Amino acid sequence: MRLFAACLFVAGSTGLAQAARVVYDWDITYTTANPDGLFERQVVGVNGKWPPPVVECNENDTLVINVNNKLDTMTALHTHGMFQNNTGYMDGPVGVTQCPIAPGHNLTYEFVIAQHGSYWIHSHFMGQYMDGLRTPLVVHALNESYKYDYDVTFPLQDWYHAQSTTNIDLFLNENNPTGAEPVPESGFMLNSVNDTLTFIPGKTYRLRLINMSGFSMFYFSIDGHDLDVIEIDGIDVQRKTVKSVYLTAAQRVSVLVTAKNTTDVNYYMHADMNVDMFDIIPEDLLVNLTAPLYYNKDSTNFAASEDVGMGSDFDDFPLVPVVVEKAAPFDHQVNLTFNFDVTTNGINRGMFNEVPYLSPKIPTLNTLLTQGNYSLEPEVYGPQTQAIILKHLEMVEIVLINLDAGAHPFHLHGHVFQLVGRGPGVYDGSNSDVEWFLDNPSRRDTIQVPAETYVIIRFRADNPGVWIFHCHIEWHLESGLAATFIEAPDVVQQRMTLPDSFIETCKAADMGYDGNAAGKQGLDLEGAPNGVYLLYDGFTARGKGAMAGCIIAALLGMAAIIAYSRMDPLKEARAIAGSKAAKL
Ligand SMILES: *[C@@H]1O[C@H](CO)[C@@H](O)[C@H](O)[C@H]1NC(C)=O
Ligand SMILES: *[C@@H]1O[C@H](CO)[C@@H](O)[C@H](O)[C@H]1NC(C)=O
Ligand SMILES: *[C@@H]1O[C@H](CO)[C@@H](O)[C@H](O)[C@H]1NC(C)=O
Ligand SMILES: *[C@@H]1O[C@H](CO)[C@@H](O)[C@H](O)[C@H]1NC(C)=O
Ligand SMILES: *[C@@H]1O[C@H](CO)[C@@H](O)[C@H](O)[C@H]1NC(C)=O
Ligand SMILES: *[C@@H]1O[C@H](CO)[C@@H](O)[C@H](O)[C@H]1NC(C)=O
Ligand SMILES: *[C@@H]1O[C@H](CO)[C@@H](O)[C@H](O)[C@H]1NC(C)=O
Ligand SMILES: *[C@@H]1O[C@H](CO)[C@@H](O)[C@H](O)[C@H]1NC(C)=O
Ligand SMILES: *[C@@H]1O[C@H](CO)[C@@H](O)[C@H](O)[C@H]1NC(C)=O
Ligand SMILES: *[C@@H]1O[C@H](CO)[C@@H](O)[C@H](O)[C@H]1NC(C)=O
Ligand SMILES: [Cu+2]
Repeated sequence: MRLFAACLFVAGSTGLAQAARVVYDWDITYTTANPDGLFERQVVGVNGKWPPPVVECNENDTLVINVNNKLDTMTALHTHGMFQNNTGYMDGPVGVTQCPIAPGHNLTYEFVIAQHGSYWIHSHFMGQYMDGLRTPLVVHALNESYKYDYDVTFPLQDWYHAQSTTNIDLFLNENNPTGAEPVPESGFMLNSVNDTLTFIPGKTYRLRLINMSGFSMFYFSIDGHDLDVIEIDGIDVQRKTVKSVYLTAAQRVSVLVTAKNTTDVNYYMHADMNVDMFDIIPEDLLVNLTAPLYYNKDSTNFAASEDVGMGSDFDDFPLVPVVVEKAAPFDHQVNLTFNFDVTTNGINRGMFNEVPYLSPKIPTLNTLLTQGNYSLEPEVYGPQTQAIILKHLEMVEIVLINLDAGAHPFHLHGHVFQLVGRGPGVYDGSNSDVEWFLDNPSRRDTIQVPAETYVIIRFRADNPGVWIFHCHIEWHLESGLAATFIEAPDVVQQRMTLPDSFIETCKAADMGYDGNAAGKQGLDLEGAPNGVYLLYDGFTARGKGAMAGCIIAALLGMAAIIAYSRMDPLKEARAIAGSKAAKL
């Protein structure tokens, strides 16, 4: 009930307010919490408390978060789903747009939010959000598309008992060649296993479902009630009545729920974890979560379960955005095929086009801003940052091909994209069974790609900046399933000046802020993170028709084996960051 009070807002109270500066002062601190009632653990909270406060503002407000890092390790905050027009340095991912904030140091995030809908804020540093540093962000529209009586922020999250760094070390490990992910110990709706909702008869509720999971995907439903979908990832859509919805990690869905007129029966809300991805399902893991929806707290009379769990037929592709945007032909096509495999240093990694992402020595945005015309050359960003240069205002199509036997949720920073196509198997340009959505396609910022299928998405390169594109299963981001879009670098250089505070942040973290991926100038990339490639021994080469690529990669791979033997640059970088943190 604690949360009910904190997160239930009477709709319409915001009205046509003047654009405001909404300021939060956040000390990032350790505290303890036991939200699943199974285990009290150290968590990363805000101002000594967990969960961190829900952040709220109106469209066109300026959001200011003064972060003071009181941890003994680094941190950084990403506000998920924000366009950050002309403030790309405020985006938050470490190694992409900024250096991590060192212990004992401050950084202020400040940006205008000319969007509305349901978002969230989370740490973008090495799995830290799974230690608790994650919270909803609600941006109220000045003119909401739908009317409702109450606005309820409704996070769903999985929960681990071990610290993320411990889990990452177990996951990215030679003793885990199949890449089995750490399985959460539990999960819950709202902010603890005991949270509930109470409906007032006849009222209409907007539930802002926000999946803040690191790994688990959920199916959500309420016995006896329809869900009217009205928003996905900040995009208002035409009302669509469904029985259940699913949300992958990082997705948001707003539903309107009309309360019954009678109070004689209570109901259960269901959030069932998708267990397909779990290599093992621990016996004591409760995968089907329930929480009561009360009409009458004194009654023990509950309606029978109608839960269909993974049998849900929810589909986000046919949803119709309220603001119409037809699909336009693409100018630039990017093929990203992904899978997981053991690499030259013995560790199973995720990768696009057979190359795992490795964080550069200098944040990619700093490279763009300091390397003059070299910013137009993908090489300057490093051999394993998967840099893709986009021209200003071109229409970009990404063909995302999933060779893996699990579903993966992909998130593009700085944009929403159109969901224009999908199909089974591998896309080769001549598939006859592509299902196209070209007339006002659904738009969102995080898309699930089911096992062994492809999806085709498009966006306009109208937001100059550096935007990471990655799997939002936190384990897979850490293992390398990411690419970097370098959008209109020439325009970025004209428009953007890095605030001094970001240079100070690099200095405080004892890291460079000027140079290429190796921290040098121009195309001298010696020392840039490199050398983690696929092993081609006839068993692991899964890519089709890539023989030439195989041979080149094999040569590189052998060189890498010699050069790196059992060393993993990503682990090494983490060790360095860790020891720096320890010294400070
Ligand atoms: C949930 O409620 C039970 C029963 O009142 C209580 O024992 C338990 O500590 C609570 N758990 C949490 C996480 O609040
Ligand atoms: C929000 O700001 C944008 C850009 O300044 C402006 O075009 C728009 O009219 C504003 N919206 C409202 C509702 O004031
Ligand atoms: C961080 O900000 C807090 C609050 O404004 C201030 O007390 C503290 O001195 C600052 N720390 C640093 C390292 O600047
Ligand atoms: C609000 O939006 C509705 C439809 O979306 C429109 O009819 C109405 O004029 C808008 N009101 C204002 C004040 O902009
Ligand atoms: C949240 O996302 C994860 C990962 O995609 C998924 O396994 C889980 O079922 C989702 N949760 C909900 C409530 O949709
Ligand atoms: C509740 O009663 C009103 C007024 O009689 C009616 O219009 C509405 O459909 C009823 N709602 C439900 C969920 O039965
Ligand atoms: C979860 O619920 C679904 C749907 O009712 C059911 O098919 C599944 O067996 C349940 N899983 C467990 C582990 O109880
Ligand atoms: C970058 O290229 C432009 C256009 O070719 C040229 O005008 C400019 O002088 C170059 N700048 C640098 C720093 O080389
Ligand atoms: C992407 O893949 C398709 C189908 O295999 C191919 O036709 C196209 O040329 C590729 N595009 C690029 C830019 O490589
Ligand atoms: C901000 O960027 C988004 C994403 O590309 C774009 O849709 C929007 O038009 C941009 N807004 C402005 C004011 O440039
Ligand atoms: Cu993934």
